[in-house]
Amino acid sequence: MSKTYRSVKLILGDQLNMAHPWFDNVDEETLFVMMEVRSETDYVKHHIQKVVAIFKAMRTFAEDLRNKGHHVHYISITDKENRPTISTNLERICQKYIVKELHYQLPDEYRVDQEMKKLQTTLDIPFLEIDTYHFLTTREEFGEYFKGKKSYLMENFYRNMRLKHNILLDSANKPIGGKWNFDHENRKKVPKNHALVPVPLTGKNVSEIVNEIQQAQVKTIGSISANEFSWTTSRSEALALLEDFVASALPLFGTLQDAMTEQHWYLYHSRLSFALNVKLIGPLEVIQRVERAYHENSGMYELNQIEGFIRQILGWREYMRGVYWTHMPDYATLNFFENRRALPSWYWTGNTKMNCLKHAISQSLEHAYAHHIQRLMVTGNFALLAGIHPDEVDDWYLGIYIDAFQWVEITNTRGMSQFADGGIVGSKPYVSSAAYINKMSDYCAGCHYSFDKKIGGKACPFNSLYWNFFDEHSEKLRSNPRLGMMINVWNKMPNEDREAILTQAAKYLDQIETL
Ligand code: FAD
Ligand code: DLZ
Ligand code: SF4
Repeated sequence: MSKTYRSVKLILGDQLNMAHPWFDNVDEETLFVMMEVRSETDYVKHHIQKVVAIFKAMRTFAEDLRNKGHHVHYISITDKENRPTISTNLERICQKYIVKELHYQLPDEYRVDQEMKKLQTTLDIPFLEIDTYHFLTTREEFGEYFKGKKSYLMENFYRNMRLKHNILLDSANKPIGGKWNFDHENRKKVPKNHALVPVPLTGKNVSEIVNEIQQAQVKTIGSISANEFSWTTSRSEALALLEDFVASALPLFGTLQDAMTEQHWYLYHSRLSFALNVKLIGPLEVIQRVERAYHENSGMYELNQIEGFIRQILGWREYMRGVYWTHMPDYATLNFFENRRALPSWYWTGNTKMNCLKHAISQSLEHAYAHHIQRLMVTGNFALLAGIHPDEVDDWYLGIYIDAFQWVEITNTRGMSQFADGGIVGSKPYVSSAAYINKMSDYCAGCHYSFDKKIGGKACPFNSLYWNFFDEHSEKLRSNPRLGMMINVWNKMPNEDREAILTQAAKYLDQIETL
């Protein structure tokens, strides 16, 4: 006789929030279901570290639930009864047990949201959908906030969030320090002779999971050190990482937030994105911990470090989620510049003579991580200047980064970085010549190319491609108030200089595979 469950509750791999009301009380008639499933491992080719981190975090979460007395049905990747999709696994569970209701938390990705909606039309039991209680805004709130406005502006949204959650405000509800935003103080490169002291890594052994993933023949990219895996995969590890970050990296976070260096792969960044995105830790608890550090340690932290960090989570992270749910599914097809070129094969190997790209790509393959400015101003910048199809750019970002989930990946990539949304996320495309990369990094000194040359065999490709971009898209960009000046500079250049630059750019685009 099959066992009866009043409810079966699905927990996805990015829904590992132990503070969710589902887990408040143990209920003998509730069965939690978690699954390592091919539809999720295979919708894009993921970095091996991303798959390992998700499986390890899921298994630890399941164990913690069992230790609290909950009933958990966990389907591992090598389980003989495992089915290829979330739906088919749930159908099997509903055949195996007598299930009265199926409950699930709102999925963060449109693909899975649709799958769950479709399943409700075929599986003949009541479904109940519930919030994840992780984000600080609902799916709809963003659209409501900007209703009737011509365009979005992150800064307005962010100020509203500061007020709503009472973050970094004085008793009159004004921003402490007299300003909402300290970004202009956060654009420094790593000073010469600065001895970097990033948060130390703690490793653990994950070889068992790596072996199972290989046994199941899941196709992955990148490399892994299975006996010193350092991504946080439990709540206690995430809390410890937050404490380490606050103690040692936060004092310099803002100042060096945009800096890039060959010396280190995460500098003073927190590496909290994975833990946040799989919900091991909540955005408000991270923000409040950082704010508390500021108030309790007078003189240790300058406001620009604190505000700069909080803005990323309270502002950008929630803003991106709002854009995603307001504009999907159309968002995934936008291609404002009508870019068509294929992604160069060296994005998958790091095998290029351009030192900035070699470095950012190699570290991504080695660590499943690059910090924001590497993603935006090196790999993203080049892809946009070279006219790569946004689908290919999205697949690369979605696969390679430990923290890549479509709601935050696509809005950052297709939106902020590639401007394929024509200005929904941001008001201008993030493009630069070598001057910016040279200003913010130490990459150019050791490069095959010369950052200060536009023409010739050793001229940095970013330089001619930058002007080529303005030439090619001048019609689409002319009316943009933030870009008109660059278009004027281009138009005023002597004709022979413009021709030489365009010829150089065309040559580089022809030889893109060997750059
Ligand atoms: P820190 O620099 O320490 O920042 C703290 C936190 O702020 C991060 O953990 C993250 O939760 C949040 N944050 C910072 N910037 C952003 C942003 N632009 N959007 C949303 N949240 C932000 N972030 C992802 O979480 N997943 C992605 O798939 C992703 N793809 C990106 C693709 C591109 C092209 C670009 C330009 C950025 C992308 N980002 C993405 C945003 C950002 O680069 C990462 O959140 C950050 O690098 C993660 O490292 P960290 O935890 O050390 O961040
Ligand atoms: C990213 C990912 C991967 C690689 N594997 C799984 C998995 O096997 N099981 C699972 O529940 N979730 C996985 N995830 C995360 C999901 O893609 C994520 O939960 C959904 O897309 C909803 O955002
Ligand atoms: Fe990158 Fe150009 Fe600098 Fe080389 S010279 S590191 S290609 S910006």
